[in-house]
Amino acid sequence: MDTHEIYRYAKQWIVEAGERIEKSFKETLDVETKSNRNDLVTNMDKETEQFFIKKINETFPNHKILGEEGFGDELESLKGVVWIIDPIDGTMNFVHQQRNFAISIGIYEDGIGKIGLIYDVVHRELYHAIKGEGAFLNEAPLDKLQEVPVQNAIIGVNATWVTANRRIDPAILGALVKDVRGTRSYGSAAIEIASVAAGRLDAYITLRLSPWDFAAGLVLVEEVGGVASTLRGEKINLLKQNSVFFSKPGLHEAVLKDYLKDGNW
Ligand code: 2AM
Ligand code: CA
Repeated sequence: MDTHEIYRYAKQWIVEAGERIEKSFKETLDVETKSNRNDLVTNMDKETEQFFIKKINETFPNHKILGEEGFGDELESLKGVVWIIDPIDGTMNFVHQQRNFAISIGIYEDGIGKIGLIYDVVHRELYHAIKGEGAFLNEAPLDKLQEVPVQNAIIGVNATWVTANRRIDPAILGALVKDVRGTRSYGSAAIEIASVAAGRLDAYITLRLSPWDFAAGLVLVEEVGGVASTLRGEKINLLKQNSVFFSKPGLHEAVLKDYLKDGNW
C-alpha cells in the first residue's frame, strides 16, 4: 500500500468531516439510543461514517472498512488494508456539550497498525502518526514518552470502574486511584488515548472498548514509545471488545504488578 498517499487523503477527509459536523450544530440533531438509554447515536454519527465509506470506496475500492455504525464491511479477519472508523467518539459529549468528541481512524494492513488519526474537532487538534515515522499534534512532533512513578501520574479512568459494576472489583482500581496524583475522565476514549500519546495523561484505563474506540490510538501511543495491553497484560485484539490499558513505560509494568497483580483477578 502507498501509506503516504492514504495518509494524505485520510487527513483531508477527517478535517472535511469535522467541518460538516460543526455545521450540524446549527441544525436539530436526531438522537436515538442503541444498547441502553445512555448509549446514544445521532444522524451525524451515521452521516459521517457514510461520508468516509463513500470516499474510501471511490478512491481505494480494495480497502475494507470496519465502522461503529455498521455501514462498512463485516470482517472476520484483518487481512488486506482495513480502515477502522469511529465517526464520532464521545457521542454523549457531542449531544450534551458540542465539544470533547473526536473522529477516530486507524488504518491497518494485515493486522499491523500503519496510520492513526484522531481529530478533536472543536479544539481543532489533529493527532496523527504513520508507524515508524513519528507522531504529531497538528504540526508539532510528539515527544517520546518518559517513565513516571505511580505517585506522580495523572490517569484517565471513568468513575464507573471504581463503583459497583459487572467487570471489576471496584477496590482494585480504587486502590490505584488513591495512590496516583490525579484522575481525569473526558468521555471520549479516543481523546483520552490521544492524550496519553501527547503526554497530557500518563495512562488511560477502561474495562470495555470496541476496536473503533482504540484502533487509531494504538498506533499513536506505540509510535511515541507508550505501552498498550488489556488490563490483564495481554495483547489487544482488534476484532473484539477489550479492556485497555494505555500508558507511559514503567508506569505500565508497575500498575500491572502492584495493582492488577499480573492479571490475577
Ligand atoms: P462512543 O461515544 O463512540 O460510543 C465513554 O467513556 C467512551 O466509551 C466513549 O469513547 C464511548 O464511545 C465508549 N463507549 C460507550 N459505550 C460503549 C460500549 N457499550 N462499548 C464500548 N465502548 C463504549
Ligand atoms: Ca461512536
